[in-house]
Amino acid sequence: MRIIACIDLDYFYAQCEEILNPSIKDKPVIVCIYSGRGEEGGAVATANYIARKYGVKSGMAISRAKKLLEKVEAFFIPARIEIYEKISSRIMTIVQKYGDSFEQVSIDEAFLDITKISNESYENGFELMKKMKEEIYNKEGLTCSVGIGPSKAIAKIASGINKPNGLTLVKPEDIPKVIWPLPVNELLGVGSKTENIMKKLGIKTIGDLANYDPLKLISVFGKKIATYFILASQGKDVEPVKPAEQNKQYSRMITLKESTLNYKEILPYLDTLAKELSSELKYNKVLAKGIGIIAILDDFSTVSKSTILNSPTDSYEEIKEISEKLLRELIPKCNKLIRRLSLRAYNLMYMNKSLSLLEYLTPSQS
Ligand code: DGT
Ligand code: CA
Ligand code: CA
Repeated sequence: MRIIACIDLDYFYAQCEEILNPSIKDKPVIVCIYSGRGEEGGAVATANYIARKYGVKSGMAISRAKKLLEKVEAFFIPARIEIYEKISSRIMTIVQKYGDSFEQVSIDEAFLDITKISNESYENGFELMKKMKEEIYNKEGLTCSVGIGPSKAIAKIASGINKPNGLTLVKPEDIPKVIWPLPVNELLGVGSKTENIMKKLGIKTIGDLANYDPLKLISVFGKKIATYFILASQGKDVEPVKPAEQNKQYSRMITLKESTLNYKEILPYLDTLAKELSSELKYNKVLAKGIGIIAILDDFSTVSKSTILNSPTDSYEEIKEISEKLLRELIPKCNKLIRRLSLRAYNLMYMNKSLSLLEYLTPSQS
């Protein structure tokens, strides 16, 4: 069993501004990214919960937010990202102490694996996270919302349940009642494209996904991704909390027999790299969402090109196709011949090593 916590700082940029100037705390606070076009051109980065009551949201045009708040005193503040980054890094230093492993996923969000530190007890984990929240509040004056669950996907959802200043424990047995009624896009890894496909299949909630015919799901998403979705919806996926240094990538490098910029001449090398990289991913049971190629030129300068896929892969054909496309875009950027070529896979997703889909489909009879 695992106990995972997800920590998300509440209305982060706006809360930072409140700390820096407590007198604005009871008023709507809107942190803005100005585009430089016109006095009000730009978008809302975030707003405090008072402003949200008036309908203000992240990404909204500043002019729209001003209209919504026309009749009240409100504070529109230009974003000061460097300051928020400093506050974030101080908080993350506190957060790190509370887990066996720690993974920061954005300026205001992190995962902790707290299995061992809480002696495999959810109740201990809950108390531990309460202590962490207190330390953050006492030292930095900031509130956060914490979710605790058996996996990253569940912990992440739990962190949003009692926002702001929430602390929510979702045990495996709570999943059908608490998690399954929620819309499927709240599940880690279900983006808007996947959500649309699922909608067409009649999958609207996480529960719909958990109870969907696995074979049908495989025919749509492929075996690995379908397995991840089914397991994640049940809180059984094994995505690890990975410390930064383990947040690694796989790469393969090859030296060309003769330096060239000819697309057709480079293709066979790329083919070899794609084959090797795919087998490396398969061997390590990971899928990659990021694929990149790097060319080392005759003067030893490097040129690179990379892309993020809609869904993760370990397939040779897919990696080959993507890297060929990247190569096409890369060649015009080279002002010398290509001497060496490297293909890398990053943004990795770990597959369940112990539970194969076959085992899942045919539960043991005992
Ligand atoms: P929360 O977690 O719902 O209490 O509110 P936030 O503001 O912490 O939202 P979150 O966790 O999605 O985002 C963290 C920070 O990232 C947020 O304070 C500002 C920034 N951010 C979020 N959405 C946007 C956006 O659409 N545009 C820009 N420029 N920044 C954003
Ligand atoms: Ca947040
Ligand atoms: Ca966040």
